[in-house]
Amino acid sequence: MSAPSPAKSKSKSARKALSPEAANLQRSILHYLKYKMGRDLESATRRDWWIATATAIRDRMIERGLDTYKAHRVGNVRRLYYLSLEYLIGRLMLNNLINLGLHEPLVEALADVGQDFEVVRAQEEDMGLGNGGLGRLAACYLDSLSTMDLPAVGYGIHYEFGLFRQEFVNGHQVEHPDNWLIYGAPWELVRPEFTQPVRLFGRCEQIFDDRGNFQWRWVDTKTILGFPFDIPVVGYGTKTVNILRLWASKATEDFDLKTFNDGGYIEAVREKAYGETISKVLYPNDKTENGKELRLVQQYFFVTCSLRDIIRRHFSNPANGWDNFADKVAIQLNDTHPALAVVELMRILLDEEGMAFERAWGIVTQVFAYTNHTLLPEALERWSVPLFQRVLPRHLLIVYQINDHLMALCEAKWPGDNEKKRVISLIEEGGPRAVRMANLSVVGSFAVNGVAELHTRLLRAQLFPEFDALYPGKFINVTNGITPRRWLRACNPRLSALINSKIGDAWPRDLDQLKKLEKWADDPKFQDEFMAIKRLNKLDLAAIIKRDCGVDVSPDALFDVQIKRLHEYKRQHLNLLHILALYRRLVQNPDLDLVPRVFVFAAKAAPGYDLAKAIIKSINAVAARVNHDPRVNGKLKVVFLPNYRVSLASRIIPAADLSEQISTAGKEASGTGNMKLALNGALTIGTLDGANVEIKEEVGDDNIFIFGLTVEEVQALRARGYNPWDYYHADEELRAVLDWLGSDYFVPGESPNLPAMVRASLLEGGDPYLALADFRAYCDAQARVDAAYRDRRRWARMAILNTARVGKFSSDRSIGEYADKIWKLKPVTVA
Ligand code: 26W
Repeated sequence: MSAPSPAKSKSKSARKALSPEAANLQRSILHYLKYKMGRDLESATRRDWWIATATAIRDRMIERGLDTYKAHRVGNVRRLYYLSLEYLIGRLMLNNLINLGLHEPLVEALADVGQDFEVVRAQEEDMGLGNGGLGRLAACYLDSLSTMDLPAVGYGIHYEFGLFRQEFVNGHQVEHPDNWLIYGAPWELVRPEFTQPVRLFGRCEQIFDDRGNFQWRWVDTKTILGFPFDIPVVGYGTKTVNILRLWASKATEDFDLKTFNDGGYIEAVREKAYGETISKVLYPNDKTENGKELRLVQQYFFVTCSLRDIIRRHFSNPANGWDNFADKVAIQLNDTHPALAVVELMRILLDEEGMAFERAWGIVTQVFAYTNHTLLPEALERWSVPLFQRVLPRHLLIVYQINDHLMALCEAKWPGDNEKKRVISLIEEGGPRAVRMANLSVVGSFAVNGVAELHTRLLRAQLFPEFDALYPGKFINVTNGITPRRWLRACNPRLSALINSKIGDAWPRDLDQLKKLEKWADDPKFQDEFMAIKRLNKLDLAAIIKRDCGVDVSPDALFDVQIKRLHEYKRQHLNLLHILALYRRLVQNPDLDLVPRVFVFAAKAAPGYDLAKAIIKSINAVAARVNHDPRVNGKLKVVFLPNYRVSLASRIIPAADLSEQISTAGKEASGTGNMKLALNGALTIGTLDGANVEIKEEVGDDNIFIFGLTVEEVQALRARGYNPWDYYHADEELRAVLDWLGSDYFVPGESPNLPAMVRASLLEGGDPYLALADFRAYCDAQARVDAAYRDRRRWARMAILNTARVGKFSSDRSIGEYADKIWKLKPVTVA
């Protein structure tokens, strides 16, 4: 790994003349290899090559970044500020090169000094500063904002440790720290001049201002610092380079000088360490928030640094003031995680600017917009009032003040209706009191959006019906999207080249052009080329499976993939029950005519989510049996690839034949993996949930395998009283596989018996996500998949039509809708 990677000496005469672009890049790389890394061609390691190369590329990004900044500043343009606690960026080298148009010259420049670009770029650690869909969506949106020349800044936290690295030990998930910064992060620029102070804790006191009015003062606070790192974000084929600004926490120099001088040296240093703890680690939960103080502090830290930076930038132009703040600034809240920004901006306007409540509220509610990403009640953030009071005493008073205003609105609309007030209130009463961050986000924003048509419908009708009545027109839909640059152009070069050969190369900026591929859907030659590419991608994935799981798989089998966070509502265990059913049919009849399948899983479970971890263990245990059972005769393989992350997704997706999108209807807000897989020619087997509904509309009913209960049917079944035992008793095969899972057959002698725990969750535990209710329909849909795959021509046609018809799901379309409907943002061309 760190052994020198010496340049293979090529005689001058053997070299082909480099293109001017390649020669330039090479000069720059060799410069950094020597003066940044302190290496010559003989002693440089692969990592040295990687850092030197990334730094040379970054230079090109900085040049365009300066031009962009100038165009935005001179034009005093309206900007979008995207606030997200998570960015799942993955690796940047290949995408930056493609977006800059420097991929080929760079490959050439490296080859000329004996370095293989693929080896060099594989040195890059994923930037894994996010949990799942929400974080990856933020990364796709940054790509589109730059590509569409929209002025934007992304704000986030510079976590020292991103999402944990996952390993399997005897089939169990084991978490390790993700030390992504250890060898340096060459894309980022340090910006010490924009350091921000952050106050926390303390108490409030009332004082009189010079006009004899009461004013609140927040005193006896602790101060820490927010220190910014900038990551340039390059647009594809444009000059715009926006930035992602990530805040790291630092202790102040004079942190608690008083304690220090009083002789409390150790105490002072200990408190200093607290300051540095704040941005240490990403919370690995993607659903339940367990009310941890540090998480609230992280949210406030992030929000205040970002807001102060936004305000500083606005006022750096003498033409600007508070009167035009909302004309120049739009702030998008990526879920409720940054919702404290609403309160913090109020605090700044009330306490620091001395504004009256009405004027301050008028500004705030013209600036913020909120995206909701989930309907699951346990994922809706609530902060206990005592905790909130301890960390942010002044902010709690402002929450109460906003709530008074809200209650007055509610009284005007529904006089005397206390039930309406109870559900709408920012404060949850009864039991421990809590601040409802979703309600705060709705009230503080001028627009609220869901992330797929179905999700937005349910948001309005079921989560926020009172708010929808109180604020007509506030709720809108913007269906999610994915960047075609990363999720087709970069991750699937073979398919990209085939597409280019048919329809030209404009599609990465205008994904609807893929429609033109429809006319070759029935062309046998095109079908053969398309499927040959799929097979090569499967061969590549097979090598990764061999390396990481030690299992041999055939590229001629159907690759059936489910890749996403591990959660009960996503129902990886439903997939497992089907695998068990196939396995059982096979061992009872080894001659059974089955299309050979490779089931591919990849998923991380939240470290505290025991049932999710039990599902991982169960899949691994079944895999170990199935893969070594001679009766199966290679017809079934099950692999669970460890450490799912963006760079692994980009290897699995191009190789997938079948995309598992099998959440309980009404639970998956949108999904975005479903879009990436369809774009790469995988067929979806899925429920009518999230964006699956819209994928079905686009690709057509004949080109997708839909099954299972609809949202309405799920609700009706629940209302009747769902009893999983009814399904257990009524279906012999289901009963057999559940009992098999619950025995110790797959985990002989192991205690606790985790597969038995999974079975129990589905029976005694009540099966909260109705896996058993959908089991038979799912098996039937899988049988239709089996039949379709046998007809090679039919399958190829369906796969091609999936690629051709999912142009809608480009994140450029999503960002275009946000820009028009919410942000009122215009493109700015950079000279
Ligand atoms: C409070 C802890 C916490 C952290 C993250 C709660 C919830 C989250 C996210 C909302 C989880 C998430 O990633 N949601 C996903 O967002 C995607 C982008 O909109 C959607 O495609 C997925 O359906 C949704 O689950």
